[in-house]
Amino acid sequence: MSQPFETLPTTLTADELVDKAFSRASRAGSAKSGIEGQQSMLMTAANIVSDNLENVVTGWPDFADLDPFYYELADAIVGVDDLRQHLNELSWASRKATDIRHEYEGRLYDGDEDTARKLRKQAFARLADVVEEIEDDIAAVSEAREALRKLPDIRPDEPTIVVAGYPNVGKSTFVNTVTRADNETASYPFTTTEINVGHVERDHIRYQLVDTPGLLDRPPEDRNDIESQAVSALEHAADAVLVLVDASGNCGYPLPDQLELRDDIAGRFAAPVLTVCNKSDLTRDVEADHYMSLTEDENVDAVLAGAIEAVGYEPELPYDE
Ligand SMILES: Nc1nc2c(ncn2[C@@H]2O[C@H](COP(=O)(O)OP(=O)(O)OP(=O)(O)O)[C@@H](O)[C@H]2O)c(=O)[nH]1
Ligand SMILES: [Mg+2]
Repeated sequence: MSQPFETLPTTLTADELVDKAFSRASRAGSAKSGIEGQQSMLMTAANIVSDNLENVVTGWPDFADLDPFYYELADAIVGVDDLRQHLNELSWASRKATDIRHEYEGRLYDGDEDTARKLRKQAFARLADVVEEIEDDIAAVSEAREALRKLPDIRPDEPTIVVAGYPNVGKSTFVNTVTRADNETASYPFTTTEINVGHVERDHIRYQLVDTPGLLDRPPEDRNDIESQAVSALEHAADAVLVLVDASGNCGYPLPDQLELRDDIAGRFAAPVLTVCNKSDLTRDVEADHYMSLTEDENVDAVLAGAIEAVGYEPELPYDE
């Protein structure tokens, strides 16, 4: 499964929807004559409005079924309650379009063609009003789609190693080094920054490595609301966390600050958190679970193996009872 918002249907604007409904209707109407032409116009316009809105609503995943990682992200980025409300308005308008069709359908045949035309025009005006009434809801749903479509493809069902640490400690170099064989790192725009996702395979199990610059690289008090919620989304996804520290301070941040961030992460994530002293070629002067040098290619594989062990992933085998 890829990320759940990738395939959301495009949403027409309110004006585009009305234009589409009426232009299709006039084409349908011109193929017939008399009251039947008016009837055909009414049916076409109402159905287009109704079906389009309904398709937008049903194109969205059921929020109750979303993996918590994506639920929290969606909530952080667009607000799930607001979005639900907007979608409800679209459903209402969809039903309303059908009601209008039913209401006028019977009446069209009560009089002559002129009366039918007047009634059909009245029905069109009401359809246009209904769509106009939800103009803002349509716009909000469309905006939400744009924001969520670009979310990273993090698979909640795959074991996930989050790589954290202050800027310049070597996070990207680490992810790029260990995933090089698979050459599978992708960047996604993510909240205020980019998220990098790489994959490695060990014993036929695919692990995701997630490097989150801009999120887990500074004190929690520096995060805005969306970033904080993105961090709680990551808490759900993480099966192990590597916090890289640079004891030399070469990265530009004092070691005590780096360790404070590590402690914050350890307190926040339920998953095991490993402290990794990187740049061991410069100094090893910190208590850590692992020491490595990416530039000297020293102990890098051991760190990855340690992370994988910390994940402790046991695949569910089909023949397991
Ligand atoms: N001496 C030394 N330098 C290293 C080591 N690992 C990484 N560096 C250097 O540290 C710098 C930062 O590395 P990055 O991998 O970009 O660090 P990052 O944590 O991804 O940084 P941001 O993306 O800014 O958060 C680069 O110039 C690396 O060459 C190491 O083991 N030893
Ligand atoms: Mg980086």
